[in-house]
This record gives sequence, C-alpha cells and structure tokens, in this order.
Amino acid sequence: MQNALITGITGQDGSYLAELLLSKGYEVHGVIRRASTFNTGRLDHIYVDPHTPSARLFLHYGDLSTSSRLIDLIYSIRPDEVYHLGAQSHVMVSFENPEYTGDITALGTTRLLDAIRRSGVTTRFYQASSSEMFGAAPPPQNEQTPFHPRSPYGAAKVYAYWVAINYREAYGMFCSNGILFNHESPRRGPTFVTRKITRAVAHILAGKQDKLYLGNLEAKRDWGYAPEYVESMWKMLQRERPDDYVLGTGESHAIREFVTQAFEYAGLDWRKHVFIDDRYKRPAEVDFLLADPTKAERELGWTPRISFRELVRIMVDGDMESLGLTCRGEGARILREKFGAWHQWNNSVSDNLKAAVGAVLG
Ligand code: NAP
Ligand code: F7E
Repeated sequence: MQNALITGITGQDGSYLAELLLSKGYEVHGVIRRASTFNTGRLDHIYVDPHTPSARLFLHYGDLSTSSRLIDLIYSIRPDEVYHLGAQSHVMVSFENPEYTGDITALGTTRLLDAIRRSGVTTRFYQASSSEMFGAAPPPQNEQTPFHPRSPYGAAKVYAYWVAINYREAYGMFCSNGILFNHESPRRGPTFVTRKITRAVAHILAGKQDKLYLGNLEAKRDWGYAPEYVESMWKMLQRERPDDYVLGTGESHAIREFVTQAFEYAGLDWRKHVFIDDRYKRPAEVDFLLADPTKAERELGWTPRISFRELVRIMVDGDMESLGLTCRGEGARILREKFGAWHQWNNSVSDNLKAAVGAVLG
C-alpha cells in the first residue's frame, strides 16, 4: 500500500487531498498542531478511530518550527510521497507577522526537506508554491515569468520554491513545485476574501449580520475550485521526473465581480450591505493575477472543470446549507455533473460543514 505524509492536513487543501488519496487506496498520515480548541473540523467526516483495523488515516502532532519532530515522523512513517502544504498562508497576516511567516512558510520547508535528506528515505516531495510569488509581474504568468513578490508571504514562498529546486539539483531528490493560483471552496478559511463574502451572504440571509466590510475591490484573481487543484498535486508526483507547474483557470475576475455574483445569486443587493474599511487594504497589493496553465494542460492532462460562476454558487450554497437555510441547490447539481466518485456534495461539502458545526457545538 502506498503511504503519504501531508503537512497542513487540517487546512482546506490538506483535507481534500487526504480524501483524494484515501479514495486511491493510500495510507495517509497528517501532521497536526496541538491546539486548545479543535482544529480538525475539516477532517472529522473522514476520521476513524486508529484502533479500527481498516483505519488508513493517522494524525500525528508536530510543527514546522521543530526539526527533531519532522525527522522522527519521516523515519517512522517512511512515506512514499510527502505533500508539504503546511504554512502561515494568509497574506495580510504575513505583513503583521513577517518573521513568523518566514520561519514557518520558508524555513519550515528547509526543515522538512533536510529531514528527508538526512533520513535517506526515498520519497517524492510536493511543494505548495503560490501565484503570490509573481506579485507585481504583469499577466499572464507562467513557469518562465520572473518572480516579484509583494508580501512577506510571497517572499517566503519564493525561498521555499528555490530550496525545493536546490534539493532536487544538489541531492537528486524528487521535488516538484505546484505554483497554484487562488483556489477556493466551502472549506476555504473564513478570512480569505471569497469565503468572507459567501459566509456574509448566508449570515445576512439568516438575519445574523447586516454589513460586510472589505478592502480593495479592484484587485483581480484567477480563482479555481480547490478539489481540482489537489488532483494536480497527485498528478505531479506520478510523473517520471520532478518538475514545476503553474495551475490556474486562465480567467481572472475582480473582487467586485465575486461580490456581485455572490449577492445576486442569493437575491440580495450588495450595495446595501458592502462597505469599505481601509484596515483590510494591504501595504502592497498584488493587482492582477492570471495563469497561463498551458504546461500543466499539456504534461499533466489537467484542465479545470469548474467555472468562476459555478465556484461562486458552490460556495454560497455551502454557506447557506451550513446555517440550515434552504439553498438553490446549484452547487450540488454542478458537483454531480462534473465530479466522479471521490468528490460529491454529500461527502465533501455538507457532511464536512455539519462536522465542523458539530465540533464547535459538541
Ligand atoms: P490553509 O487552509 O491556511 O492551511 C494551512 C495549513 O498549514 C493548516 O493545516 C495549518 O494548521 C498548517 N500550519 C500552519 N502553521 C503551521 C505550523 N507552524 N506547523 C504545522 N502546520 C502548520 O491553506 P490552504 O489554502 O489549504 O493552502 C495549502 C498550501 O498551499 C499552503 O502552503 C498555502 O500557502 C499554499 N497555497 C494556497 C493557495 C490557495 O489559493 N489556497 C494557492 C497557492 C498556494 P492549523 O489548521 O492548525 O492552522
Ligand atoms: O485576498 C482583496 C485582497 O486573502 C484576495 C492565499 O491562499 O491566495 C491567497 O492569497 C484579494 C486581495 O487571498 C479583503 O486585497 C479585499 O487582493 O482572499 P485573499 P490572497 O491574498 O490572494 C494565494 C494564491 C496564496 O497562496 C495565499 O496562501 O482580495 N481583499 N478585501 C480582501 N482580502 C481579504 N482577505 N479580506 C478582505 O476583507
């Protein structure tokens, strides 16, 4: 049986990737941080007691700040594949905590790569690189575009990108970078702009909120649907040779368009609810991201199926359902039509949201 280790398994991507790998028959190990509150809400619906003979998902405490623990985990699990998704991943937070972001997002990658190198375990390594590395570089951006990061987060990811390539060149390790453009879902953290918007739409409908405060509405992002992006991570590690790939939809939209579509889908007038608060504007902005994913299409056979409009609908429906509101049901229909067995509305959206609510209430 193939086994994989995922850092960041409790995050949006980590939870979808765990589901994908379980569906492929893998044994999946994940690194989680000790917290005084539950941080496994995105995994509750797939978690089974490890004493169960059929259990294939195992969680281990650890932190990207601590090499000794990472070395332990690599030695004891001896993973065939490592998906390194753990990071301080919020751009605005990286301006407030630049040193911590560098320690975890940049140096954390070196700690993990070096743990693998020192252990002598042969494993394939996926590095979660980001379109934030392009920053101010003019669109469209592809694998040849020079990086110009605009935040401590973007700079930390550039470091991690090059360290992964350095371990590939220096030690012959199988290290691939996925340079992923923004990807979202009902499991997106609630302080990223898309989820902040769709969650507010549901809260406004439920009478729990009236105003939504946002920052810059004019920035443009290439937004895709997260479950499709974790499929590309797996594909990268199945290639004969390691390489680096840009993943995105090739379509870009302003924050303002996301707001308009989300509110309109729910039958609300956004002008009555959305207000600007400069607190959410960044010291340096990334104005325009647009992927050129030609290489991934050609070499990985990866083409995104979910459009921008569909993504908005899936997310609004997810947030409405989690509050017990009757949603229009487009989200479930879209997933039924576009996804195969591993990802469906019931096991991947609604069960997960119920589990998250259960963890909070229980
Ligand atoms: P996310 O939801 O913010 O998840 C981040 C994960 O990292 C969480 O599991 C978090 O644990 C963990 N983590 C944070 N600090 C850690 C530490 N010190 N030690 C161990 N684990 C730690 O991020 P995501 O959206 O799933 O993204 C996954 C990866 O892809 C990240 O590296 C992100 O930077 C990168 N990326 C994301 C996008 C995107 O659009 N989503 C695009 C390009 C690249 P807790 O749950 O305990 O906080
Ligand atoms: O911001 C603007 C904000 O925080 C998107 C991370 O996953 O994707 C993500 O980084 C845009 C920016 O994502 C608010 O100024 C306006 O222009 O949702 P975001 P991000 O910064 O693009 C990349 C690819 C990653 O790698 C990162 O890990 O939206 N914006 N008003 C706002 N953003 C937030 N968060 N909150 C607002 O109120």
